[in-house]
Amino acid sequence: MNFFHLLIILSLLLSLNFSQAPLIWPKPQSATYGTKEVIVDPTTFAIHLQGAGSTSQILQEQVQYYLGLLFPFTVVKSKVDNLDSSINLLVLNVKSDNEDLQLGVDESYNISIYSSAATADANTIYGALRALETFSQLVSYNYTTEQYTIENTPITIIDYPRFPWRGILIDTARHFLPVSAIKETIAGMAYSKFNTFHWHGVDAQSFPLYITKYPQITTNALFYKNYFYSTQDIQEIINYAKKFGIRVVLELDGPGHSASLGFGMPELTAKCPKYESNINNIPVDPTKDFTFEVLNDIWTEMSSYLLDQHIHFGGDEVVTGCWLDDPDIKQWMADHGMSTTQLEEYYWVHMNQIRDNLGKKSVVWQEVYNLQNSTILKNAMVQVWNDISNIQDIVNNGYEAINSYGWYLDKQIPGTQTHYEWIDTWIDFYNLEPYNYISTNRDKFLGGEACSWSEQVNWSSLANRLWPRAAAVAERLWSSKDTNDVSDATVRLNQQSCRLVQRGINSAPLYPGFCFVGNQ
Ligand code: CP6
Repeated sequence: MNFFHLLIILSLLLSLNFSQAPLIWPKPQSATYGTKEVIVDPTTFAIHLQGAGSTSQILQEQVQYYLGLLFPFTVVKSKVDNLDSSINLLVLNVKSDNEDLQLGVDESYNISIYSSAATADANTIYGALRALETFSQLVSYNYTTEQYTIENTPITIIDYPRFPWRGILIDTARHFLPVSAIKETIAGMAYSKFNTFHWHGVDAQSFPLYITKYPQITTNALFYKNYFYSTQDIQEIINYAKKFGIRVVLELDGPGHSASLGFGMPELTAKCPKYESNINNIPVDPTKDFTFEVLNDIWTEMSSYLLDQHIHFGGDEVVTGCWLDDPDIKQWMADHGMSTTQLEEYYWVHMNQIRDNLGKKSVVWQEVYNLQNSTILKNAMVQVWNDISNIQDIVNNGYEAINSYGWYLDKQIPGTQTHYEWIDTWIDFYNLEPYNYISTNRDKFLGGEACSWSEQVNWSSLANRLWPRAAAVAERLWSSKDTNDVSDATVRLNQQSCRLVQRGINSAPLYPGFCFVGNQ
């Protein structure tokens, strides 16, 4: 035994954390844990709001919501006698009562828990919501002793998101999803600290959003009778999301994937017999001013409901050959000396005018960037999906970017997959580190989205397709870059999946075991 042996033993002792870290998802930026267990008595526990934020209606409502989530199982008789200490109060101190929810809102928070006191601090009500979620994950139910406890105290947590844009895309056009399924998804998103609901509202197959000025668009493009989102439904979803600190970014795709727009108003879409065998191939007819008049009316109505600064204009997979197959469009292009690429750019010039009149910012799929016309990308943000090597180029050219490449929940872009067991595909999502593809201008990279395209997903399979795999993306986008240990993540993600099940969401397990959901 010499000095060096001692040094090694000493550093081992220091680095060895005898206490276990609680199974929080996504993992906080920094935290310290102890070894003591404290009991939480559900019959007396309260959350006390302090600071200017305490007047927020949203926060008050969510405190009540989280009190419900904290204690899912009924305890017949509270057993507080057999432990040294108990906690019956969380003091939540929130600086501001500003309820405006936009990209980049401060979501940071701190939590500290000692033997008899728990406090949390946040600058905004949205930071407070993230604190409530983390606190709820610290409280666990022991079904053997029938007690609620917080383990590993004392606890201090300092937490904030790595990226401001952390989303899930839900496609309501390939299959209709009832409002209840969308609301369940939104709540599930908040449980993993997602903050953006990308609503891929319409597509080639259906147009399930009600447009007051043109009801014939919707009524002619539905799968069935009332399978559409009424004005009240749209507002209900937006308001519900806001309560969880989730922005709603609506996408109405165009100029491609637009066949459904023409079911009730045929003059809006191109006619191309050669391409019609695949309905996804049909674009709008951008040669008619009336097309943009209708699109302007639709976006104006939607913008009167939407609270977010961003709207999504789509722009993916435009089959421009269809325009050449339509004799009227072909003639117009000849008269104006335009190529199909120029016609596509002409479309974007008009859409950007609509956006600017509404005072919004737009998101577009990466194909619009690949048109290589810088004027049409002004005030637009680019969503990458099929070629991640584009990201560096996009941010270098001064545009904001988000990523969805490698984060498709339905099927992967060929070449991105290393895990093939269905449930294990979360590991590929988790291992995709955006900064491996971006070395300069990283400040322009704002986050990303897991995409749930629903050609093969309906309400009965939605939750199981999403959870817990989408949550892998949530941790990649919230936690630090070096939170990348798959075996550590496996245990926490499995617990997160159980948590979702306990909260009523049909999430799948990662490995054999038991998730208590009450006495059967
Ligand atoms: N629908 C729309 C889709 C897809 C896209 N846009 C898609 C493409 C490839 C895969 C999965 C989904 N179904 N409107 C591309 C953004 Cl692998």
